[in-house]
Amino acid sequence: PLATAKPLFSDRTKAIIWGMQNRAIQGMLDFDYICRRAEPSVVAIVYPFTADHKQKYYFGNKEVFIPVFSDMDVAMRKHQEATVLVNFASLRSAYDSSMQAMQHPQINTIVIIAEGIPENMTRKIIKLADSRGVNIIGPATVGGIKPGCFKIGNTAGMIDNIIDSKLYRAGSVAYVSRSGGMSNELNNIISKDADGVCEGVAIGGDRYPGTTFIDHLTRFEADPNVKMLVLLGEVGGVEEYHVCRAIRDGRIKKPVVAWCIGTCSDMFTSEVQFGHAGSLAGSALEKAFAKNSALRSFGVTVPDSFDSLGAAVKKVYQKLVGEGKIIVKEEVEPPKVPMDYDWARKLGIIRKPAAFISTICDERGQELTYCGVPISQVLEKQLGVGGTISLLWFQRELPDWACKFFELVLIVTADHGPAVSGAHNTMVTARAGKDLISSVVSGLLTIGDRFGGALDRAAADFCAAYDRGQHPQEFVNEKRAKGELIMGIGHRVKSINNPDSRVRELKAYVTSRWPAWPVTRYALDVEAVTTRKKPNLILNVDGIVAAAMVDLFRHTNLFTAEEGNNYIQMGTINALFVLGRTIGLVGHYLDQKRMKQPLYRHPWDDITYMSPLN
Ligand code: Q5B
Repeated sequence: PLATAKPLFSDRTKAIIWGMQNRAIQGMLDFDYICRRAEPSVVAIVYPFTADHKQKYYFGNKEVFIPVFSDMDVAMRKHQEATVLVNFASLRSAYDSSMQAMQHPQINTIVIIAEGIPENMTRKIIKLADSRGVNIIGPATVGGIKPGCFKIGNTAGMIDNIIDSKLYRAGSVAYVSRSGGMSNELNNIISKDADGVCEGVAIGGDRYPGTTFIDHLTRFEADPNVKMLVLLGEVGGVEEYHVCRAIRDGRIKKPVVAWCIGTCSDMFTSEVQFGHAGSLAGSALEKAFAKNSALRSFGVTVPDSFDSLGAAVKKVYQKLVGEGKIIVKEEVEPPKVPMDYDWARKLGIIRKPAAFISTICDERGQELTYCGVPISQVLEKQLGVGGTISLLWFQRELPDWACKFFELVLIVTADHGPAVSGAHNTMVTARAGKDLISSVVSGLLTIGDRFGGALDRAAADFCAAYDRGQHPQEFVNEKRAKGELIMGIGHRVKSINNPDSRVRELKAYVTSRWPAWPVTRYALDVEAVTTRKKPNLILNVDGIVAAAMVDLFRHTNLFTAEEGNNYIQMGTINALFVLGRTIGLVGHYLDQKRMKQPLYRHPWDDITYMSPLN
């Protein structure tokens, strides 16, 4: 039974929500806003699986923070103004959380949303609620709504539905139903065929609801704002007979319109369990048809079918208007709730320029695609790392020989010993106790003109000189005159006497596989000039890759001339060294960690200390 005959909710009701139900909470706040409530109805959230924090919601177009507490007792203590707990806990935890809430005298109503709570537990909840004077709505319910005042959780659906059913202001009709879904239908019917809902409660579909039809109907009877009652019963249980008795005893005097759904159960030869746990007729009396007949015999307006429920509501409502018992109020427009961006986009009614455009990869669908090629095909066609580079860097499936070239470059540039700048930095960083990413990045940051990062400028310089028909000797002279080093030329340890086998392999590959390689030829001619000056001024690994890439872009019909030039200008080619050398840097990091190498400190005897003042 209800602990009170007084209204359960007002426009100042404050609730605590159990569960991170963001959509439901935002729905409650949107409802509050269109009802012109002074303050949001939700004051706190209880969620044991998180640390205490604040969650952001909208109240109209203002942002508000609602505190989240992991401990219900703390939430109650800090928000003593809350009198309602909307309990979204699962069927496993709804019992404990409801029992705990009843230890707090501030709570006078608990709404239990979960379906499937064991009946013995529900009965224990109800027993304690009775002794503590707490009203229970549910279990297995969406809740209820008091237009203009308070909405429980997801009741009445989305905001456009709420506005459509005029739930932002009170009407004259109060209803009670078992089903939450059907309560939506009632909101709609009552707003169309009468002046709208004054209050509606869905008591829930379980066999033992915390409060019953008669509890709420007698409460509505006592409410002077309610002028007529609607009851939507269903097959199963005997609640409707309590209503008949109340009418007979004069405890319900207001006109009642009622319908029990599930009349089709008579068409089945055996007992049918409808959606709710309680909607099963245990005897002939519990059948919808029998209950409709009984209600009708007690003067309740009972239509012939659910379809004519609206007409029955309308008839009774108009009679009350005719008798002057209902004074039709002037309609007021509710304030507009700004539409959520995501929802508006889904409806296709707004557009906004995207902050980013991406043309190489799409992970949104069922299968990841690289430049439109599903990842399964990348594997099936054995495109390999080279093919993946061709898709993600160059947005096309390049032929096998080009993909193999990328892989060859990755292999030969993967490492060149621990002495080079990148590897050295990675090792020192690893030994300073840093993590893999920091250590690898510290090595990568050494890549530049002098070390491994000469490819882009080498490509640009060789092809510009080749394009203007400059003789290699002239090119070398011009660079010298300008005091510039030639990118892609020179090596610290390799020379014509100690050739770099990597360069030899790359040269062999390019000259045998490229349909044309004039820029590579030009770079080799430059090498012939520079090595005459000094034997270490060879075409180095950066230089050969750079020249080969220019020829790949320009002379293989794989790219338009414009695309090829763009890639050279964009600074694409260093990426091959960066990617290849990352493999080696990871290796050096792992090597140092594996051997648990201590912090490195450079020896004093390897540093010349000079003070400018001495
Ligand atoms: N001279 C690479 O120099 C190095 C000249 C030159 C004209 C040149 C130098 C250089 C251009 C950039 C470049 C990539 C710094 C190199 C790489 C990856 C690596 C590394 C590894 C790996 C070496 C001595 C004399 C001077 C200079 C002249 C030198 N280079 N003239 N054009 N390019 N190259 N970088 O040996 O008259 O005596 O004053 O900057 O392509 O990084 O394995 O180590 O896989 O990890 O220190 O292979 O060539 O020579 O600077 O003492 O110069 O030769 O002007 O002439 P060195 P320096 P002079 S591949």
